[in-house]
Amino acid sequence: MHLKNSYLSEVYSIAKQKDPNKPEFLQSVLEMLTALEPVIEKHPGLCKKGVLERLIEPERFVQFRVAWVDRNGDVQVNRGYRIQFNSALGPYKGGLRFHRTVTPSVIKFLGFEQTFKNSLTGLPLGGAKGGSDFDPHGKTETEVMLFCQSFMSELFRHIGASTDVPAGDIGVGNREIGFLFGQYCRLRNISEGAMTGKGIFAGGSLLRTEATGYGLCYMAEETLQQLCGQSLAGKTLVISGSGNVAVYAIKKAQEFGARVVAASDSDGYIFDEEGIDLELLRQIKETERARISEYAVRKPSAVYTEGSEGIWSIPCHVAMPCATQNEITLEAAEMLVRNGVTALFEGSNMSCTLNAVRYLQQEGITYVPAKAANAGGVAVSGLEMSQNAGHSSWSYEKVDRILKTIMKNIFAQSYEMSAQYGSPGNLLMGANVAGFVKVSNAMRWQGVV
Ligand code: NDP
Ligand code: 2IT
Repeated sequence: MHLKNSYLSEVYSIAKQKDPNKPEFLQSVLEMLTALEPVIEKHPGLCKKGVLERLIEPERFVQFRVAWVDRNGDVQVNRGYRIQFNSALGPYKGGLRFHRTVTPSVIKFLGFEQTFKNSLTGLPLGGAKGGSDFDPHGKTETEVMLFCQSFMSELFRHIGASTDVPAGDIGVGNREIGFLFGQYCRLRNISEGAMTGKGIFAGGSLLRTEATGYGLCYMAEETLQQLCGQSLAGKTLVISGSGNVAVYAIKKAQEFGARVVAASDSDGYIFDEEGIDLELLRQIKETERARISEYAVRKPSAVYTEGSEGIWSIPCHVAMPCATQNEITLEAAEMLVRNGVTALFEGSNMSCTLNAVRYLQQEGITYVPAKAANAGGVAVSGLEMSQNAGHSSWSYEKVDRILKTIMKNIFAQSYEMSAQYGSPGNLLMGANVAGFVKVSNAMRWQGVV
């Protein structure tokens, strides 16, 4: 992508100069600046007071040592991170990722994206992210607990219910949140909503577990109806991943009447012509924590193929990448289009490379970027914070109703911005602009801080 506006181009040069070795971060900055071009041309005032120069610089980025002892009595050392990117809209908020591919660049792009995603939800939430290069695969439960306790022994001094509220992401689910939250309460001698995604018995919200996947399908349904007069019903879907987001996207898509024929993990993918048997998938991935290849061993209609990228060669109407960043390369996008895809909704953060997005848009594929499409998770995290603050717990129906409303509002704001700036239906541009405008207004209102 090439920036025509000289000011935006200068801001991008600053980012490149300061972070030459952070490719994922630079990619997310370039996506945002490209989306802002028509806006800045019309309203240069939005960028007054150094808003963009300040936006690309996180307010705080801590890196710390996480030492722990494994099952053999050997000392292991990992790196922990928390980036508090922007607090213009409210307390820092964003998940923790435990995966061997976690680097400062990954944390930084995730924190940058989170700022605008949280803005789109309409809730008073700033942007943050964190995590570690710890790899939970193959670890015993005790090892995971000891790691989480060590991680929190440093993180606790940076977070709090009104300061910074972490949640889950890749490798951090209900089990890890429990270990982390337990250690937080112990160290602070306080029980407060300093994390979301908690167990229901410990101040968690109903529907938080399902929220990202359900929200993704609510967004898909709304977009298909509004832009194409269509629905998920009767469509064939390919959904990558088989973790939290993928599982609940499959569940809701099936409830909408779609046929989901594929899922994956980091080793490979399964194709099941009869449609994914969700109970079997959950038994294997959630209960047994086994590999997805096991699904094909137990289900005769399914075929397992080694290598997760091949999943995008399966013909489908709608693709929902729900594993990790840049899983849709230009080649994957070309395969999808050749095989008749008409829409792609990003469940994983920054699922597509910049080339892939550009190609999908050129081909007229309906596309919703992650910051709009997967905002349901953090939205329900925001609702969990409200329930904690009010010492209350809301019904499943109430949370689901608000989640649906938030996803519809995100579509509406994004569409409105895309139309206002001359590309109706370009939700990449619309979502980025809608997220940015609120943060920019709040930053200018607060003066130079
Ligand atoms: P999980 O850890 O529950 O699941 C991740 C899934 O993706 C697993 O199936 C994993 O396979 C697979 N995966 C991870 N890395 C890779 C890789 N490099 N290549 C192929 N497959 C991979 O995480 P979530 O479901 O929570 O997160 C999935 C995506 O959704 C992430 O991008 C996350 O940032 C995003 N997201 C999550 C939200 C949440 O609330 N949890 C909210 C919004 C976005 P394996 O089992 O082999 O590790
Ligand atoms: O990427 C994300 O939005 C998340 N991992 C969820 C963050 C949250 O605070 O619930």
